[in-house]
Amino acid sequence: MVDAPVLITGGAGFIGSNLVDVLLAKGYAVRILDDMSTGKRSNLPMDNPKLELIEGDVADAALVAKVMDGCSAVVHLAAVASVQASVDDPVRTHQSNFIGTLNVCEAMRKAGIKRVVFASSAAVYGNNGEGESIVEDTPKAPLTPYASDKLSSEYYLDFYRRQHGLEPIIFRFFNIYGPRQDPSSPYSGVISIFSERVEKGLPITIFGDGEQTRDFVYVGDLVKILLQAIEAPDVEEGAINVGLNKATSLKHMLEALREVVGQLPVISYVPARPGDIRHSRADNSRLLQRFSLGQTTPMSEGLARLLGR
Ligand code: NAD
Ligand code: UD2
Repeated sequence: MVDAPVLITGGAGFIGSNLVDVLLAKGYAVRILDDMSTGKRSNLPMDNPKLELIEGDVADAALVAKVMDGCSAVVHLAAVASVQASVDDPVRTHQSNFIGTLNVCEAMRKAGIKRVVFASSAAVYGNNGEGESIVEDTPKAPLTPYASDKLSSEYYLDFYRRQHGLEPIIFRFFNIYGPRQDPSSPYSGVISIFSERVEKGLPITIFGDGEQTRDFVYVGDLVKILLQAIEAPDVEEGAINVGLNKATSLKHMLEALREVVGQLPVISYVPARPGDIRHSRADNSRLLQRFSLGQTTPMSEGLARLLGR
């Protein structure tokens, strides 16, 4: 396998560290740039000689240019992934979530590196497309600084594609779950919160009636797609939804959790969160056209792996 490392920004985080495992297993060398704001060393096999961790900020243009040196491709995941943090402090999060992307584009242009895989989000659609499966050309409606930074990042990546021959593959992730997702904030992914509470025997709160649905993707299935994107011979224009086109209600997800653990803690129902989306589901035709999804992980199995059962 090639010795030039793949650069993974945000590689010490939830999705990044799961990708690192797969890349190392395939013989890739991996270089991570991560400021360790939510990333953890304990997520990484630090004793692997093919892994290099550089602690620093993707908003630091000189550092990004330096770490880019000699890399074969980039997976740009570094971002403040908490939407609430972007609402509370838009200026700070803009540095990571947008300036970071621009720095990556510029450093790639100067270094002559072409391939970049980018983590955008279903948040760019806002409330549009609710109730149907969302196709990529659904009008965008970013409702938060987080979503605006993701959409702007997409536009800049596309500018660098047209102007400078970069090869961006832009993925709009729907709800990703699995091992190493941080459950510590009330705005963390619902599966990470519920799983942690089930393990600790703490009560679970459902906002609304529990019939709201999401398109949950197991992180192991996502990283297989990211790997294909790194290796794809060509890129095509246009962002790509990453979802299974499958709606799972919270009640159904809890039922699957119960099957894994045997018994659930007390569940209480409180009013829905203001602005909560009722149904979110990806039309994934473009994903299926361009990549192979293979056999995806059933929720019961994904939850069992998350809980180490
Ligand atoms: P995460 O918080 O675990 O990972 C983000 C990583 O980026 C962390 O390791 C963090 O320390 C690092 N980071 C943050 N700011 C940085 C900076 N300025 N410089 C360098 N490193 C920085 O979250 P995640 O869920 O693994 O998210 C990965 C990417 O996927 C993010 O871009 C996120 O917006 C996107 N995404 C995630 C989901 C999801 O369901 N988890 C959905 C849509 C999009
Ligand atoms: C996701 C993103 C969010 C924003 C939004 C845009 C995550 C973690 N959140 O929100 O940042 O981009 O998409 O559409 O990726 N819930 C409970 N109990 C809990 C926690 C959550 O009932 O303890 C509910 C919540 O009200 C929602 C559902 O679970 O109805 C899913 O919540 P989520 O925060 O995991 O994800 P989502 O899709 O609302």
